[in-house]
Amino acid sequence: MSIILRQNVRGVRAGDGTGRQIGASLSTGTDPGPLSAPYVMKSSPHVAVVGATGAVGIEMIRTLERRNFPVGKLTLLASARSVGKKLTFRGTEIIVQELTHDAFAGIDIALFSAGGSISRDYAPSAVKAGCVVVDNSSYFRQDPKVPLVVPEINAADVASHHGIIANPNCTTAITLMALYPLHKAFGVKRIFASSYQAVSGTGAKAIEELEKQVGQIVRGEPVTREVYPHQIAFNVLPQVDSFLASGYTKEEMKLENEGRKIMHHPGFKASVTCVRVPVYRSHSVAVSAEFEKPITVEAARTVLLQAPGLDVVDNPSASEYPMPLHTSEKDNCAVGRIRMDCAMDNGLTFWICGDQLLKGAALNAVQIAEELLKLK
Ligand code: NAP
Ligand code: 2RA
Repeated sequence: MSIILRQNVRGVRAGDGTGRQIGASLSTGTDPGPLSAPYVMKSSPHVAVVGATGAVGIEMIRTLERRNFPVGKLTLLASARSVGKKLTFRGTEIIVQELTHDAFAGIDIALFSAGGSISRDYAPSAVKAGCVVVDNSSYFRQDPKVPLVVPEINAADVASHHGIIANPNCTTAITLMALYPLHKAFGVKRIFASSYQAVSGTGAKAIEELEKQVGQIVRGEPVTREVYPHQIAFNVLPQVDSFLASGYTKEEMKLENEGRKIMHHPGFKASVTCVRVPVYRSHSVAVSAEFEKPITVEAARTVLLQAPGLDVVDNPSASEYPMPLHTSEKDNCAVGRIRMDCAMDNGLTFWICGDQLLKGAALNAVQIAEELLKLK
């Protein structure tokens, strides 16, 4: 029989007999250590989606349903602006409620997708209420007490959580779906990469902005913009997120920083240029990787064909290669254009596409929740 070890509102886990506090470190600086075994999640947990009305939140609801995640009850939380909106889950309309610090009573798993400041302010309240948080924002990703997980790569790290588990940056998760299996076989030293990121990576308002600008241009009207610093329709912007003193953007440094943590590879180096393109959905990344060991296209292909969550689409003579149109709304990422890098020893160049709302966000978060259910 499964049991749930739950904190009461004073932050003491009831049911495990230890009285041990979890989550206190997140608000008070006291580290309670990893949750001790046995940590067993309810078999039909009460799940909350925080940011339920957003681009990722909507996909989380769909993904929970599509994967038959054993949701006992679903609570949908968003800003005061969305209170009363109805979203459908398993054929039933659920009314969106306002996110407050008291909203987590009785909830077992909270999938957060409402931005870094919301995660910073509300995730500790969720943990205090006994909830395990799977966070989509970048806020906790580099916290040493917070596992950063792509289940196909480091699912075992879930077990070391202290109440919060971080979901990686979308471009990083998609790139690692091909890079990590190659790393295991050949030992990656460094990569040079350029991303081609869809507007839905910026959220629901950016999807509207591209749609609106395309209409304005087609009708010969002046182009208006609110989300991006420049017109995105029929343009590409070599900026994703804000610039650091180094000249790289925050988004560009995530591949190295998060890649090191997820792959348990502290020496990994990545020089990345992130570009926003007028594509609605699915990010693409061109990667040139240098390995410790000699590599061949055939050996790489053999490895990639066995990688979970990855399709090899690589028949250039028939113009068959991954494209964002094909990976949109698909769980699997796709890799192609696999070739020896002509500028590096032991180098391989490839192109990978993946739906960043799914593998880069909602799907990965639900897969993490699935791992939580497996903890014994
Ligand atoms: P979005 O479409 O703009 O949605 C934001 C969500 O957050 C909405 O549900 C919004 O509710 C809610 N929210 C905003 N302010 C709030 C507040 N004060 N209190 C409660 N809820 C609030 O953004 P998104 O693209 O889904 O991204 C959400 C998070 O996921 C971000 O941290 C982002 O970095 C991360 N992420 C996104 C992607 C992606 O591909 N989009 C990929 C990986 C990670 P209202 O509708 O009520 O305003
Ligand atoms: C983007 N990395 O595409 C983001 C998604 N959160 O801008």
